[in-house]
Amino acid sequence: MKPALFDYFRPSTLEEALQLLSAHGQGGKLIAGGQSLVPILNMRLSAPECLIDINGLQELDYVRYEDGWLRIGALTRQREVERSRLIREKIPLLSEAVPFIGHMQTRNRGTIGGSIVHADPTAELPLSLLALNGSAVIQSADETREVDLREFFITYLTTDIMPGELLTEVKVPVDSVPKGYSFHEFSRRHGDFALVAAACVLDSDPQGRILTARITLGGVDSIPVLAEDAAGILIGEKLTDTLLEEVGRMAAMNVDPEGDLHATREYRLHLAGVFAKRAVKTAYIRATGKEGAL
Ligand SMILES: Cc1cc2nc3c(=O)[nH]c(=O)nc-3n(C[C@@H](O)[C@H](O)[C@H](O)COP(=O)(O)OP(=O)(O)OC[C@H]3O[C@@H](n4cnc5c(N)ncnc54)[C@H](O)[C@@H]3O)c2cc1C
Repeated sequence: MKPALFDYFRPSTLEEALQLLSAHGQGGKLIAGGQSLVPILNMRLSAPECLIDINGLQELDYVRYEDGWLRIGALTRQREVERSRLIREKIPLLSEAVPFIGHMQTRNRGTIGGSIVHADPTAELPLSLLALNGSAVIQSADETREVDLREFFITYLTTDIMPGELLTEVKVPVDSVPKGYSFHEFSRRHGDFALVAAACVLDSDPQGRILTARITLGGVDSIPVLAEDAAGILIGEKLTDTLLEEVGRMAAMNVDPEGDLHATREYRLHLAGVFAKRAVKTAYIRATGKEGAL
């Protein structure tokens, strides 16, 4: 199928893009890598009056460390995220998660900003950045605002971004990133969207007691889920098989999946527990350097 007719603009600066967005309001749609938007247009699930192509905005293509934050420009390609040394050094969870996104060809075009704003609840980048306590920086012609990713995702394919706004960067506080990290997902074939995915970051003291932990789960609700109850029972404890089982049980209680063509609700609940356990176990081994009591 072909998309409905639209006007096309290709601004070369952020300022120009924001003016175009402001002028076109609801009728204007940004296009970045096009890996999600183009199929949507082709299937005529969306028919915007005009596309505003931000691929010329080189100022939004960067990865840099500043004042304790790792800042990633919205137009940074997923493949660049995957290969970035700075990201591997500061937030290796992201380097581990990105190769699960689609295929090398889609990652060459797809951007970090497009993935966050598209807000597929199974997507790897939203899930990982939520685990890392990230924030979204959003700009319009009138103001710039910052939103914690916990408040950014509203429901399926819907975020806090309003007409006239553009995501300029995502930022992660990196001076206190936990040493233990892990990303696991289950999909039927390599490159498919995950049925269920889990990420974990955690820190422990020299005795192996867990000091901080964040667990996120994807594919099990309308948005990526921060499984706070499951993570909470880890604090102050050494990881044992019994505790790990409890984490899996709590993780399944933290989510509310729907059944669909790909998996039943029950199967997704089962996978939520299994993958939360895997993510916690790997992160713990990486944090402590040993399997401990496991
Ligand atoms: C075969 C295939 C397999 C895939 N597999 C996966 C997968 O396993 N996991 C996964 O997560 N994704 C997967 N994807 C989708 C992923 O590749 C997309 O890159 C991503 O979802 C969207 O990024 P994009 O840059 O292509 O955005 P686009 O498609 O250009 O845009 C997506 C949405 O974001 C908006 N947008 C884009 N940039 C901005 C911005 N800076 N500010 C505000 N709004 C913006 C657009 O208006 C649009 O609504 C797959 C895609 C394909 C084609």
